[in-house]
Formats: sequence, C-alpha cells, structure tokens
Amino acid sequence: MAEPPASWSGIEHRLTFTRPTPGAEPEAAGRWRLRWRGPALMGVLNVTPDSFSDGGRHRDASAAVEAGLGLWREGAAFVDVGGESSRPGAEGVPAAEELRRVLPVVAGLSAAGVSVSIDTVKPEVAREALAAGACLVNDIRGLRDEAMRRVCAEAGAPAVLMHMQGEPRSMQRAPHYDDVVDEVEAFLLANARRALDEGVPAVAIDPGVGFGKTVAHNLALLAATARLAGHGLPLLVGASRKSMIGKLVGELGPSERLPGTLALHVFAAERGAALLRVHDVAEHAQALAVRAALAGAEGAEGHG
Ligand code: HH2
Repeated sequence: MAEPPASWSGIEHRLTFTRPTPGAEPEAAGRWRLRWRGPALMGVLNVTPDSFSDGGRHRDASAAVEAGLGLWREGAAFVDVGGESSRPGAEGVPAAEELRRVLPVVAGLSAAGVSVSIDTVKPEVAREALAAGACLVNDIRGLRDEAMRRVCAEAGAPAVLMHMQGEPRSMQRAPHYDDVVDEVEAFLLANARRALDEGVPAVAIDPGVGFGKTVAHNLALLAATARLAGHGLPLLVGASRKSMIGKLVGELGPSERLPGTLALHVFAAERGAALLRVHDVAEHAQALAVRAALAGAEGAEGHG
C-alpha cells in the first residue's frame, strides 16, 4: 500500500487497509482487512455526465485521474469512483458504458498508489474494477444481490453496505417508515451478517442519507449516529452537498452547501462515524484537524 499522504498528519484518526502476509494466516491470506479509528475521508469522484453536484466535470479519464490524485493529496483515505449517478430520478446506465467510464480512472489511480473504492450496484462492474486495482466496493443497494456478495468474497474485498428504500428513479416520491432508525438499523445489521457469513471479509455500514428518506428521516438517522456506530462495524456517513442541507437552511444549490455539510459531518464524526464521504476533502481535513486539536485540549484540561 502507498504511504498515506503527508496532509493526513493533521487528522487524528484514520482508516487503513492491511493485507495479511500471504501464508501467515492461511484463511485470511490475500484478503484485505478493514481497520479503522475513524473519522477518515472518502473523496467523491464521479465520472458521470449527470451527478447532482460534480456531474460532467472531467473532460476525459486523465482529467478524472488528476482530480482523484488531488483528493488523495488533500487527505482522502479512499477515492470513491462512480460511473452511474444515483441522484433522485436518475435512470441507470448499461454496464458496458459504466465500465467505459470508470475502468481507466480506477486503473490510473490504483497504479499511482491511491486506495480506490468503486461505487457501483453492478457485480460485473465491481469485479472488473477490483481486477483493475480497486480495493473496496461501495454498494448503495447494500449487498442485497447474492452476485455482488460473491464478487466481494471471491476477490477478498471489503464493502460499504448502504441502506436505500426503493430505487433512485422513484425513491423520493413517498418514502415511508414506521420507525426509520429501527428499520434502517435492522436492514444494515442483517445484510452485514449475511455478507460476512458468505465470506465478504469486512463491511462498513451506511444509513444512506437522502436515499428514500425525507429530511425528517435523515435527521432521525443522524441523531442516532452513536447508536448506529455502536455495532462494531465502521459507520460511513455521506451527506456531502445533499439536498437536506439546502432544505434545512432555505433551498441552497449544491455548490452553496459546504458550510452545512461540514457542520453535519463534524457532528457525525464526534458521535462515532468512521468514514465521511465528501466532495470537499481539504475543507473536511481542516475541520477534522481543528476538531481533533480542540478535543485534545479539552482532554488535557480535564486531566490537568
Ligand atoms: N451518496 C451518493 C452516491 N454514493 N455511497 C454511499 N455509501 N453513501 C452515500 O451517501 C452515497 C453513495 C450520492 O452522491 P453523489 O455521488 O455525489 O451523486 P450522484 O449519485 O448523483 O453521482
């Protein structure tokens, strides 16, 4: 694995992958293990024409690789490469097109030593991306598909397992829960257990901010961060520039939502989130470093 970039030094916690020495632990040889002392940052790199915040930003694969390297240098523990938008109302793209978009970017970043996660719901895209060097699968369908679990298990790749009610095309029409925290938590734990039982080496769980959820649902889930983080599985929170931020303060566009995003993510980090999925890596690294310094000073004060 490449050494973490120097800019990480300001961040108190990190998430690391270690690959056990082949032969040392036969049953685990060749498998990635997920270790974390959160919060670490996952930088968003969408190579799509239509993502809600950064769609269409990269001219070609080499521009996307440059952008990914930028996120890595700014302190991302992973760069999350996605080739299909999951914004509300989005239509899916065929696997061949998704592969055409993501593979050169995954390969280019991995060759440069970047830890790449592949944001896809398609097992064939996950498989090819892992073969091209990705080390983590980010599945917004929560490893519901047996084929996706098999791809991760066979490659020895950990996965992020996210909750979503419905499908992107229709998920925001009328989301409904009797108890959103109970239901999302039950889904995450049951799917994590099944994935681990079937040989996926490690999973992180994610309540899926904005995926089949109203602002009230999102707030209830975020208020339960400590509870969701208390199951011994790393918790990912991804609210970067999402519409709930705009709605809470009066309908701001995505590019105006950074201050609210920082407040929300620092709140989640303080309550145990291990991974934050963000567009603005440098800004989050700064916010987390300041928060860590303050927490350290508070600890020293308390013991002084
Ligand atoms: N959100 C998005 C995409 N992938 N993965 C996880 N694990 N958690 C999330 O909250 C999450 C995700 C949506 O954001 P973005 O990638 O910026 O936009 P789009 O789906 O339009 O490409």
